[in-house]
Amino acid sequence: MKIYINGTYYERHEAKVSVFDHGFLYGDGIFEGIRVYEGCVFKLDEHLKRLEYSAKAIMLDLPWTRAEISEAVCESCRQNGVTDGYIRLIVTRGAGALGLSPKSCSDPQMIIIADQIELYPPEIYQKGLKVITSATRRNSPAALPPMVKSLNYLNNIMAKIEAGNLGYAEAIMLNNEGYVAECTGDNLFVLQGGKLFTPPVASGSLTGITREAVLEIAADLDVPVVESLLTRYDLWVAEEMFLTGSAAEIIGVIEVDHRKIGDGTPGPVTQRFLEAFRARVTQDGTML
Ligand code: PXG
Repeated sequence: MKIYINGTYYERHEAKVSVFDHGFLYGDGIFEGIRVYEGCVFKLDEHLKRLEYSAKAIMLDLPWTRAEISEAVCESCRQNGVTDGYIRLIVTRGAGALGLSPKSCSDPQMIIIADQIELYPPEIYQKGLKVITSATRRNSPAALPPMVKSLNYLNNIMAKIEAGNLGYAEAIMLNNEGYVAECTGDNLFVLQGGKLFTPPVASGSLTGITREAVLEIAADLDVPVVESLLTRYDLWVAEEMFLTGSAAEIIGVIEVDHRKIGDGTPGPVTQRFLEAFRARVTQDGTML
């Protein structure tokens, strides 16, 4: 495996960043998790735009153009022979002095890993996923906006651990007001009365690229979508529910907090969206 760090490719065991990198010391950095399908880097431009927004939010000046980053991502896939897989693009603040101030960090590091990811076993896509609400609330947008895809994922990891301790693979996270925000690594949708509902990003979630793709598919399929505040009750009584994310893609949820969703199998609308999603992932992106 060849890993890209600031213009050079390193073998896996040689690919290292400084222990003084503020990405390591403080989680001071940003990332993207991107899928490549049949040589098509799915929505690469949208991922890079989100990376630029994350950088702007944390006041990290990216010393590379979007075209340069795009080419580095594609070249990393070519170097590793990855035509179907997962790309982890990371930008750290770079090495600096001990102390929170990023002022001493003058050399941000861009790291690209082109590899594989399997989040859930394949049978879960047929059977569906059972989830639980975590007591760990999603970061408040007034503290660390969840729209920033930062290297600081402890909030989500705490909820993931909590779910795991209870025997669940994924957790619903609420915002500080108690409304549904998202899952630890996915956005969520519910179906009720022929309409899809999803929490607005402002209620405390990442602006998911897969979420955006689902909004586009909904327009194609003439399924109305409402972005509105959702409570746990809205999930419990949903006719269908699914999660969206670059890693998870579209995955049906069949149980929330011990309440069965629909008939306890991934619903027909969920299946239609998954099929439509699989059809578009090889088309909507940047070819290697
Ligand atoms: N919310 C959060 C908190 C996420 O981390 C999503 C929603 C879905 O966004 P996208 O843009 O992927 O549709 C994410 C994305 C991993 C991994 O390594 C996690 C994500 C994506 C890719 C890989 O666990 N989370």
